[in-house]
Amino acid sequence: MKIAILSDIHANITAFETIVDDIEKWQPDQVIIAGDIVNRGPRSPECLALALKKQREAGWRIVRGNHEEYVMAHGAPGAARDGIQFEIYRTGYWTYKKLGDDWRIFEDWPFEQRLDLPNGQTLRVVHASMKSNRTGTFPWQSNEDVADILTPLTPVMAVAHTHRPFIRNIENSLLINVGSAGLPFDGNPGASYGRLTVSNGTVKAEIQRVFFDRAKAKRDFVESGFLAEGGPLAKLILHELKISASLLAPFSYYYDEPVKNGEITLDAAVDKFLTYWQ
Ligand SMILES: [Mn+2]
Repeated sequence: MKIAILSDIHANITAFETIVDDIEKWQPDQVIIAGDIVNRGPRSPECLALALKKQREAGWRIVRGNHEEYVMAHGAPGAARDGIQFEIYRTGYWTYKKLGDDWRIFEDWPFEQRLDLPNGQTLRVVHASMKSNRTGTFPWQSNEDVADILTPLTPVMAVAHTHRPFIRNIENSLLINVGSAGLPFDGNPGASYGRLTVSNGTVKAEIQRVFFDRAKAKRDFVESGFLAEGGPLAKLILHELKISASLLAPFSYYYDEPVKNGEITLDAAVDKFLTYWQ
């Protein structure tokens, strides 16, 4: 039995289509998308449509990520439409507007997927961890820290969210963090997904990396309108794609307070921050 798990597509249709081709060549018995199909990127409607097509036609399963929830929050009654918090997360509002009413499908998506394996074990797939879909695991964490975040450990677990893939054996559990299909943060520009193979009662995990057309992925930021209309953070996200590293987290660390206190505008903060990567 072969299972492919991909996650964190982040509206990168170019990477998503490339991974779909790679997965189809591998011919797995089951494919699971572990969330963050949309947002933090330019092609959310296209990525949602492709995910739903694979769900419908090929039985792919889907888990809800924190970015689906960010978009849902914009559809909640009384959701803010101004203020500095809104301006900072305008990218999410842009995604919400682009999706029309289609974001409502996220309400049906589950927190986890479970799959019974032929060796009697159960595969558990969540976006980040059982604690929440925002509490993720990193390759530099100790086994104790990873085990604490993922408690209760089950024999075979797949997670994502941090965009940094790794495989670990902890106690009697096999853990795979499948990384990001659309926006890797480990310095490797290859789109990442996980492959599980069950044979002779044993589960083997592998990370697969696939190069995609980065020029086209970058053009999508312009041609979709995301760069022009998504607010200043869209520029940071484009740069994340270029360098395969996270910029929103360090930007927020250094500039959230100064921006919220009115010491610097959001635009100026983003431009200043980006000069460190020129
Ligand atoms: Mn996530």
